[in-house]
Amino acid sequence: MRKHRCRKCGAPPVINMPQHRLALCGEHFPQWVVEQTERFIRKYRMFTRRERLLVAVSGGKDSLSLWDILWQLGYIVDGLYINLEINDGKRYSAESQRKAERFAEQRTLRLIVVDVPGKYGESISQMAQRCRRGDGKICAVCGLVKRHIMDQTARDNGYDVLATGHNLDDEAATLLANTLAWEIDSMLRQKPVLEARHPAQRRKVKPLFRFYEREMAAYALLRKIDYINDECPYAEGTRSIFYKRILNQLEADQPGAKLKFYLSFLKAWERGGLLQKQAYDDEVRLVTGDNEQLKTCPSCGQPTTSIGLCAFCRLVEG
Ligand code: Q46
Ligand code: ZN
Ligand code: ZN
Repeated sequence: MRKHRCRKCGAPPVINMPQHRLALCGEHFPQWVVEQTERFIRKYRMFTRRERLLVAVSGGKDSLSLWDILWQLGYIVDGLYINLEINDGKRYSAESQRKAERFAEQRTLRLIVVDVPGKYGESISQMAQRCRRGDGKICAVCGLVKRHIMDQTARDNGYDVLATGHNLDDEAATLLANTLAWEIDSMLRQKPVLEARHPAQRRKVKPLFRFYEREMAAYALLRKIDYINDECPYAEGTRSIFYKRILNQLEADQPGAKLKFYLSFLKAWERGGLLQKQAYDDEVRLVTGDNEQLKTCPSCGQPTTSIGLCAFCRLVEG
């Protein structure tokens, strides 16, 4: 078997990335991740140094690593932690919040904490139960609440951009699910940069979208980031985990398959956009029914596709 060496210094590597034909040592790998992130930020025109960024942090490796990278690169970046009180306030939420708070303290960064039960009187599980969604559908309620709080916090605190720590494994799994069902409207929202479509929205970016999950785990470890290792208790059995396993099998057989799958999607999207943007948009509007301007929720001021209260306000107002 070929013996790998760090491409920069020849030392024994900590990671081998066959999709890039690149192996790097413990010193050069974190540097490479930071440089690559900066390259992606510029290449995809995510944000500039003058803009104020808000990173949504869960206490996990991806979001804390993203905050660490943006902080090292000198961006104006604060964090947002949303206490969902998952597992009804037992271990998972409390521990993930502690990790996010400790991370911010160590680097004297600002962390905004939004406490869902404190602000809205119910945990996510209780909201899901009230809507009779049960454990199986709790993620739909959770996603709705998180999106709303992220948008509103960014708007109320004067941020320009919302960043999330989605990595390539997350994005490829979502893309596979969307492709299998041909959910075109969801696919169109899967880009690494999503411009605001309403004055109350902010640009949304995913600067880690080209890194594999194992690369982010290695980065967090080498940077000694103390993150919560456990998954959310509701993650097991979700379709996202299922598709990640399938893609991992594919990747084991064809190194680079995940990256190629996602980058080919972006390329096809760009090509479609350049060649026949108008026709394409019309098609999409036809498919998604998105032929009207977004409206404004009279209660919270956030965008909504329906007339009257947005889905979040309908949820919290019962
Ligand atoms: S936090 Fe929420 Fe995820 Fe937990 S309840 Fe589901 S959506 S799995 S990213
Ligand atoms: Zn090296
Ligand atoms: Zn609303």
